[in-house]
Amino acid sequence: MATLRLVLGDQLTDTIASLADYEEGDLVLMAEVAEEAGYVPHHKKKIAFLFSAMRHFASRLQGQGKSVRYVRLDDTDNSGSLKGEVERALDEGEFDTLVVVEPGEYRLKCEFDSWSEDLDCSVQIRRDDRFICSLDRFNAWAEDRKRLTMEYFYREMRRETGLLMDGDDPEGGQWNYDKDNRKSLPDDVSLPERAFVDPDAMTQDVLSLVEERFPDHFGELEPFGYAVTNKDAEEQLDWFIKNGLPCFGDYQDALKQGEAFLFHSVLSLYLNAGLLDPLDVCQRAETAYKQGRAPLNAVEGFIRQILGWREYVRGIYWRFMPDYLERNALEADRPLPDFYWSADTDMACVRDVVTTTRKHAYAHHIQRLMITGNFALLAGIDPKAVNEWYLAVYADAYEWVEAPNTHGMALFADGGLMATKPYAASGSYINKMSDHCKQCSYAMSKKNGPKACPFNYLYWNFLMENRERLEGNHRLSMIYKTLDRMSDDKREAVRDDSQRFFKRIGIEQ
Ligand code: FAD
Ligand code: DLZ
Repeated sequence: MATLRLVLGDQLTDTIASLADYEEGDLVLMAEVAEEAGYVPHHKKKIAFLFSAMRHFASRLQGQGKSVRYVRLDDTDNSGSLKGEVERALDEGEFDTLVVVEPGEYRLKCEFDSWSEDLDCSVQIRRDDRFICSLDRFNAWAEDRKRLTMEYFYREMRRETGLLMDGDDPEGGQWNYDKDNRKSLPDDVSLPERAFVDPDAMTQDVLSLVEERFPDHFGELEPFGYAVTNKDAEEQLDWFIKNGLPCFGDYQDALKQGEAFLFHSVLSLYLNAGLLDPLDVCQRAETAYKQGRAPLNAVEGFIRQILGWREYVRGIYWRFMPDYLERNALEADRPLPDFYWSADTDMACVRDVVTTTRKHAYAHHIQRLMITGNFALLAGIDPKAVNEWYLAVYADAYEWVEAPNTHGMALFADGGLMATKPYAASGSYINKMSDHCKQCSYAMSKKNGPKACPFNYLYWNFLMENRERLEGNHRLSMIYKTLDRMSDDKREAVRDDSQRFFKRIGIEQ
């Protein structure tokens, strides 16, 4: 008897464990299904990227002589679900075993776990070994620790991989060069022109399908320029190492109106779908440093995002799910404002990030954290609604990586498991790091009144609304002292401005 091997849309890696022992007679199953495409209103570009990358990967496997059953979304017998497609394949063939690699989302893991009872074959769920740190390794690190500080996890990963190590010491004598990585972007620094990929015939077919089947989904489908094969993703990596990496560190935290990518790599969608390997990406960045093609602050900063943050958030997700997403430490419950979908807001910074997101299914980290994330935190938006938005709108979004970043890092909804204090910032931070405020109809310099930047009064309102929950946090003690020095009239003005603003944007309670 033969083995049926299910490969998911974000498992597009030649060496994926589900294909490791492929034998003649086995069948690889890949399926575009309405259930996966519709469990949140995914950005059109995200669906197009994944379907096209899946089709290219299937054809690559066929080129290697593997037998592939590829179910397209518009195939007449498509059952609409992964389970339905597995059942159809089992009915139509002679298989005694189904092999699949564990998925990146808890909801699907629960479903896979139930398959051994429901399906008429044995089910093998294999470990996803495409990460640098296994979940067992992460749990061993996390066990018995009071605080799961990313920096300490990252240092262990540096030691274990030898990346940027000089014997037992970190390259250059420091583990972390973040202090050099907080520059705003001067006007005279020119940004590199991105090399996008022209859609081939297979991608064109997918674009027509997505336009026809998902007309109401968020975002702009065209122009579409993302890579959909491992080869093209590797070229994007080469492009980044040459043109983006040298300045990645300096301007990592910068924001610029109308500029989506700055010096960021735009590689997360490829890493998360399996088109690039995280360790290989880190090693190639390290080589650039060793060959003098990029400075240490840039390369360390970049490697820390992948070796540190990316591996760490995965560990956090699987260690704390399913309770993780039930937490709402700040009891935030306002609805998500409509402008998260429409970009129709007078706040230039938020409008810019949502516009970028609509266009590219992409925003860089500081846009996600300090603009849309910060706004949702300050305005007390229900974490479930915010999580759903982030999961839907970014081409790189899968719950294992999206949820800790949104729920934990941006919203502090996990009560401080990931961050020692909320990433709350007023308009002055945005003004320091960007040119948005110059083009905004609100005045960053005004603290109160109809012309004042909403981030200014919402910041203090957030601290007042969450006083009982946050004032015991020693990292916030200075700021609460400042709040206490405010006059009653000033505090009342903050409350009034915030209520008026919530009403105006339709989220008052
Ligand atoms: P670069 O800035 O070039 O960084 C290099 C790589 O490091 C990225 O490609 C990514 O793989 C990794 N990385 C960087 N920061 C993080 C991080 N905090 N967590 C995990 N990996 C990281 N990233 C996702 O991949 N998917 C998501 O759904 C996602 N949702 C996010 C939601 C919020 C609220 C926030 C604040 C961050 C989120 N991130 C997410 C992390 C980060 O913003 C993106 O990985 C990054 O912006 C992708 O762009 P890039 O490839 O140009 O990254
Ligand atoms: C995101 C996504 C979408 C839009 N569509 C499919 C699909 O049709 N078939 C598939 O196998 N995978 C898809 N995916 C990716 C899955 O949602 C992803 O594998 C899970 O969320 C686990 O990470």
